[in-house]
Amino acid sequence: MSTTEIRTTCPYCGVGCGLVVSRARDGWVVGGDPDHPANKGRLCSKGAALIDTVNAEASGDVRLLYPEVAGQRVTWDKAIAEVAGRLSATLAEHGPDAIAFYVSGQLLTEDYYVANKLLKGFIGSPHIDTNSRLCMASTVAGHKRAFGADVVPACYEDLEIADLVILVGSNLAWCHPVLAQRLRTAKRDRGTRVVLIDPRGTASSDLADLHLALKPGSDVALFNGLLAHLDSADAIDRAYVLRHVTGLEAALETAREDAGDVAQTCGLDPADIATFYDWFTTTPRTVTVFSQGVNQSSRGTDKVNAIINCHLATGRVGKPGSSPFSVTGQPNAMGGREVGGLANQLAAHMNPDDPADVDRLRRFWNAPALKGGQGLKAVDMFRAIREGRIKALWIMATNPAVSLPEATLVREALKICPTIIVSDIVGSTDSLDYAHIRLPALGWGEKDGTVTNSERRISRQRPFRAGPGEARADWWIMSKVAAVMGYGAAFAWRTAGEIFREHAILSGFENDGLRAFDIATWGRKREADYAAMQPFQWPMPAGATRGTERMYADGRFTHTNGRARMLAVRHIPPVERASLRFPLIANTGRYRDQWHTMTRTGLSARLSAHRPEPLLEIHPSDAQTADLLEGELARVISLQGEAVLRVAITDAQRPGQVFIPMHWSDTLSARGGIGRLIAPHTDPVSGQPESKHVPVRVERFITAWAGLFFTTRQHDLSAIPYWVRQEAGACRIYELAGDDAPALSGLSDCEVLDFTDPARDITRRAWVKEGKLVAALFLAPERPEISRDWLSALFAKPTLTPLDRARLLAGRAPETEAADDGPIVCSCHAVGRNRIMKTAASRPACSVADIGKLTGAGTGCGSCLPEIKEILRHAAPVVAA
Ligand SMILES: Nc1nc2c(c(=O)[nH]1)N[C@H]1C(S)=C(S)[C@@H](COP(=O)(O)OP(=O)(O)OC[C@H]3O[C@@H](n4cnc5c(=O)[nH]c(N)nc54)[C@H](O)[C@@H]3O)O[C@H]1N2
Ligand SMILES: Nc1nc2c(c(=O)[nH]1)N[C@H]1C(S)=C(S)[C@@H](COP(=O)(O)OP(=O)(O)OC[C@H]3O[C@@H](n4cnc5c(=O)[nH]c(N)nc54)[C@H](O)[C@@H]3O)O[C@H]1N2
Ligand code: SF4
Ligand SMILES: [Mo]
Repeated sequence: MSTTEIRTTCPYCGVGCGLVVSRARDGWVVGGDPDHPANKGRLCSKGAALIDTVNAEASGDVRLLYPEVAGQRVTWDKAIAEVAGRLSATLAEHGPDAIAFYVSGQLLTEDYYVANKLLKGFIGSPHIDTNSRLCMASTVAGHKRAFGADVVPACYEDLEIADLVILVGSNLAWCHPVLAQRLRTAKRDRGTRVVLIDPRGTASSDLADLHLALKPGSDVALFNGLLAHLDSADAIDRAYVLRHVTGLEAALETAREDAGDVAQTCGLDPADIATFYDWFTTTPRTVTVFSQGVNQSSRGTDKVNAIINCHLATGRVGKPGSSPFSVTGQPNAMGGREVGGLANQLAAHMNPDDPADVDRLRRFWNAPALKGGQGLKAVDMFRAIREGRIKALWIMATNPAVSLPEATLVREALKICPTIIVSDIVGSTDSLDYAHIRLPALGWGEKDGTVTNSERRISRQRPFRAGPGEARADWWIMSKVAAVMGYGAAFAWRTAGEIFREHAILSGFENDGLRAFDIATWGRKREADYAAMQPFQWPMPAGATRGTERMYADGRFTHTNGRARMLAVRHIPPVERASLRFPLIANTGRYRDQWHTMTRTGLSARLSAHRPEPLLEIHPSDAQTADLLEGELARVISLQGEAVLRVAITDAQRPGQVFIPMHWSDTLSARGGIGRLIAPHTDPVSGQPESKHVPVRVERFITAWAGLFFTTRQHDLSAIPYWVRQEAGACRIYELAGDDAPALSGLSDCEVLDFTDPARDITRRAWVKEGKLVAALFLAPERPEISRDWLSALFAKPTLTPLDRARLLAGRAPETEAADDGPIVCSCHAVGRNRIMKTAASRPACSVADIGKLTGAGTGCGSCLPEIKEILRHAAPVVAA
């Protein structure tokens, strides 16, 4: 390997793909690491576009470059003194419980460890929680109830050697695309059966032999029915249960109560249920993958345990090709759980409610301020801030103004809190708007440390470039603050490696097999070993020379009696139901090419072209009832608030349900953020919010005009009722809609080309400076059809020709380019929907393989194969690839 090749890990999803970054003449090149066990060289569209975001960050004004206090740039010394001063003053005046940290699974383990140590150990407040509360909290609680520890027993290879893979509330094809690729290959090679359990059809339906489009929130009933069926089919592994499991009889008893009317409760065809039960019963090698359709529920923990119950009853835990398998979302969701980043955890799998653990950690850290007991979980934390009980909040690597439920209350809380500190990498997010102190952190490619992926595999993120401006590592920032607050001795690390070693030593401290998380071997290693670390799976206790692929295969669990527990869980429907006022249920989730609140993926033109606007996906019958037409705007209203999205009618939705994306914020749109719609109902065990189930009504959002605005400048659009911003490389594109003529500031220095047709209410206007196009606006009563590809390309021209000017005013691209590529389907080869449709139309019985040959689409990472198939399905009868 040449010295310019750096091995690191992808900063997006919890698959944790290994990457090789190398320096080419014109910039960095990122490829999949063929030696990394998670991906073996594969990548998905987001991973493949990483360099776009890195380059976009490098140019322009994207990054937060310097520390700021009250909007003014200050030195680090000043910023750190300000943070420490405010925290110390709050501590002195109101006590430790008035201070909270809200952190993230996008921190590295080393950062996370320091945050937890500083707040719980030294400031003495238990109120540190993380966005994992919105993500994995139900799984953490479910694992602890079943196994006695938060342990994922499985590994990725299990997906390849299973005979049956069940995806529950997981859109693997879009959210864990490299795992979907591995599963797709296994299915091709050995005929793995796949069952998808999701209320709507998704890109993952394409993998599935059976899709159970169950009523939202009814998973417990479905799995209780399965458990009862296993019993009546005499398929329970009694010998295994006798030796290794408690609670079977009680679990069975409640399961039988639910089992009577599963078809009714779940809204499924009894024949489909029977097929699913039969496949599960007769297939020892079964892996059940579950994700947010399970966790983000007011009964998320029960859903987790209902699934694990069926695996325990059949002895299918931690065996090759046979296990329950929670796939994690964020790159370091798992690392956060290992350092105890949640309000109901302590570091290294210790328990805040166990006095022995609290004492142990207090001694290890030499931290007399460490208290026992649990802190406030995210939703309650922001309520406490709103009520004035918490006076200082430090937010790191998360954007709660967008991603938490009841976003209106969250924003009020952020507004009234006397001290808000935000550490982020970009300069503009909804949450940063509320910060008194802004701290620039190092981002991916600059920061140095470790992450843990879904299969417990710890990998290094290594820097390959210097951070911009004065950005610093999150752990460095916190350690400096700790030093000024007087805790310097406990925070004197010089490198991330030193922190990792302390974390590793703690994991083995007085452990004696009591705590599953143990990587004590790494406590004895040196800096050079850390630098050269190869990905390994924990545990790796003292003396171990390699990691552990699977856990609990021997049936010995972490509960003190060594046995796993089956839980008696009962189907309880979601907190809120549809009503006359709010007749539809809104389900929320993710798009293939965007990451959460889009602070990074939103910078890439390539990624933004897949779904440029947030869509309201709705069944044709519901669209008809609400009088909505494809491509129009619609208002989505819940008891909490409202949003405006573009209507997309699809029979992939169940009637009665709509799907809306979580990604858009106020930074990127006028009304596209959906956090204001979500109610704060949480799971009673895990505290995780019910983000997937909100009663809403939808209605047309009628405006006098609709428009497209292409620009190279920043504008104040606050007076325009609807706008959504899309990055398009040479310019930004705004979809607009409104009633009054839009006033666009910031262009008065330009020459204006203007075409107005008052009879048809059409306006076309372009702004030119020194011959170069600066901005262009197209307004009409109906959304104007303008070729985005042609127009964005005009911005790259040094001067507009007379013909360009004429075409701009005519709003028409030249014939040869008139066919816009349309929304991007294949982001690896930049092939749009229109081109695929045209290619399909040009060939009788066009297959997915033909499309690949003719356009390249689908031949890169493969994330778009389901969409190509879907397009072909509508274009013509599909021919198999
Ligand atoms: N492209 C992309 N990938 C990502 C992310 C991203 O932002 N973008 N984020 C990452 C993160 S942090 C996470 S947590 C993961 C999330 O990964 P996933 O959990 O796979 O993604 P979601 O789209 O949130 O939700 C999954 C599915 O749950 C279904 N669902 C809703 N209600 C129910 C229900 O009651 N029962 C069942 N069985 N299903 C239901 C939804 O219809 C949806 O299709 O993705 C990770 N990967
Ligand atoms: N309705 C609804 N809401 C949801 C969900 C849903 O499915 N539906 N999903 C939930 C889930 S599973 C999750 S995980 C959350 C995610 O929600 P968030 O965590 O709020 O989303 P991100 O956009 O990932 O925010 C990360 C922030 O950290 C910054 N950042 C990136 N790297 C670094 C770093 O190294 N250091 C620092 N200091 N900052 C950094 C980014 O610029 C960004 O502003 O959303 C939750 N909210
Ligand atoms: S699958 Fe996840 S970890 Fe792998 S490249 Fe894609 S986003 Fe990155
Ligand atoms: Mo997540």
